[in-house]
Amino acid sequence: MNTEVRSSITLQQSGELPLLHIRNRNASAVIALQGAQVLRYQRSESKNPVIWLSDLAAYQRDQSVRGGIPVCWPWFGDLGRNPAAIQQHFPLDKPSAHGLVRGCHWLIDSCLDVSTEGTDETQITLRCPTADIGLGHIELLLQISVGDSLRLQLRTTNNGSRDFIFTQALHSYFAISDIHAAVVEGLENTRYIETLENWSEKTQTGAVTFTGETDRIYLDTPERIDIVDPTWQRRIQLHATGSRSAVVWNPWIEKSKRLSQFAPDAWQQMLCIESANVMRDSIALAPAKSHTLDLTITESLLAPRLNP
Ligand code: TA6
Repeated sequence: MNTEVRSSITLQQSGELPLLHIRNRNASAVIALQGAQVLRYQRSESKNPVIWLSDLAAYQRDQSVRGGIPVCWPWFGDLGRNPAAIQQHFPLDKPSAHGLVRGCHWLIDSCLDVSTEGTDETQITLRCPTADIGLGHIELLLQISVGDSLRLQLRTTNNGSRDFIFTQALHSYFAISDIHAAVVEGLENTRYIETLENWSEKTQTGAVTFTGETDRIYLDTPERIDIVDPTWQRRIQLHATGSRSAVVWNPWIEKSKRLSQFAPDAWQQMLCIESANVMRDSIALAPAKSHTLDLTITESLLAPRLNP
């Protein structure tokens, strides 16, 4: 009888936070119930993590852990830069950045071990206590599938009687060998908002490379965006549906100094590509309708470069 343990899910406390530890034959992951935040993901056959987590990560209540994949909902970024309909719905004097659910304790709806011959996938569905943030008529679920790829499906369902308008992002931090060598492919000729130049709109020419602080909101994005890491000889593919905007962010040197839980040189080994619905891509969800932001992250190893 094959007694090999195919997959395991354990609940362990780190600091003030309960974390789900998932391990199967294809991958391992760690998920904080607070914010339904994926903190770690690594394929069994890979020597490098796909998802970046700060060496200074703090596991405290009501504070997002630096790194992983924070869930930004029901707004992305600064509330004041969101559509008026969202701002009117949340008359908060000091609204937090990136919405209201990063500090919530999400509940486990289901855990499923979906193993077929040779491949394992562990599916966890987490439910946001939206009544705690005054949105009890809106259901918010995140299904996380851990296997040879990492898949996140963020589903919003409007059980109310009026349109629900929101913006959102899966704020993914990726581990890279060196930001100076990293290249983002797939955004060529895409319009973007340059937040560092008075939010002016521009067009991307060629692949995205990095020579300084970068904080851009790309619009009308394609479903596939890739990070190419030549030093670690790998490609990280993001395939997103239900998302037509993406944020590309690296804080570089000066902004890093203003970030919590962030070592001074950490900017060199991380890069955010955030699958989103923001700005003119905000969502107006009619009663009884659902919207899913569906992101699959897949690592593939580049063919070794032949010696010139
Ligand atoms: O998505 C990019 C961004 O809006 C940056 O401007 C930076 O603020 C980052 O998010 C991190 O935000 P946080 O609230 O997690 O520190």
